[in-house]
Amino acid sequence: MSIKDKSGQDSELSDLSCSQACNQVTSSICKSDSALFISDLHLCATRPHITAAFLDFLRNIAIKAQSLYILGDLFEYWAGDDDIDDPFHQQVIAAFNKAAEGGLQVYFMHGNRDFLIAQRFCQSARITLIQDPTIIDLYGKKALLSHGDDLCTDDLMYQTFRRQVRDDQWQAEFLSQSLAQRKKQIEAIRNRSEQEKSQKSAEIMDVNAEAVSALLKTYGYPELMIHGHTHRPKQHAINLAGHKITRWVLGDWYEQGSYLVCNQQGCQDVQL
Ligand code: LP5
Ligand code: MN
Repeated sequence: MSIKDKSGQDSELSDLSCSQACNQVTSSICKSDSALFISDLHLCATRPHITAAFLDFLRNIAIKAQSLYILGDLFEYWAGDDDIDDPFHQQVIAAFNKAAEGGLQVYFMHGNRDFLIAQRFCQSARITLIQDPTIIDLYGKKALLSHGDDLCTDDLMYQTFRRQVRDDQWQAEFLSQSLAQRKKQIEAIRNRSEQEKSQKSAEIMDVNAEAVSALLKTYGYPELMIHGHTHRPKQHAINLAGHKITRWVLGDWYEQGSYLVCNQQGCQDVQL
């Protein structure tokens, strides 16, 4: 993959239709050379319109791309891989399998709601789990991918909570409980989180600029950074130690789906 975009800004992209950019045919599906990025879908059985939008996106849009990167919070919550038999989860797994049969490479990164997704789910869905952060070569440009919650360093309450639930031993103990017990505790945390978020300022719940700079420095100033979590979709131009970096923040799927598409020409956000 390589990309010719200068700063990621306002680049004209060829769309994913066969007539414009078809360069590979897999199982009679016309493929364009592009990578798609989404996050924060928060799929759950009680929001069927978003599930329908996602399944439609997989079937009709993502299937025509080379790869799909899901940068966390695919699900509203994930209580453990022993919940894959749930009919709603089976529906999503079936859709991923269909996409895999169509030649779509799907990568998944944990979010703060579905970090308990493990190999059993990934193997059933034929998707590849990637670490947060991950660096990829995006059409010749270095791109850093992250969910983004780790960068919200001003949200001290959340970071304390995060350290606890990301601890291996804590997770082993949590997962040793019954599924029903786990779901009950998750429900309590979800309620508490909603209550506490209503008291937090918008700034506290955004990424911290110094944390972003430090991460970009650690990874050698990649030209692109793509993350979600904050639900503030935007393209940010960063000038850091003489490096021009574009930070793309992905949108959530609460009201409407959206994705970022990148190809040889650059990246562009698209509303469904
Ligand atoms: O997701 P979002 O954007 O709405 O909010 C996040 C932070 N909240 C969370 C909680 C999740 O939304 C809901 C839980 C998901 C299920 C995880 C499954 C496994 C864990 C099981 C735990 C029992 O991540 C929110 C941030 C916000 O992003 C913006 O960055 O502010 O953080 C909070 O609101 C967290 C509170 O500030 C702190 C909660 C403390 C809870 C302490 C109890 C810990 C004991 C747990 C053991 C049962
Ligand atoms: Mn999140």
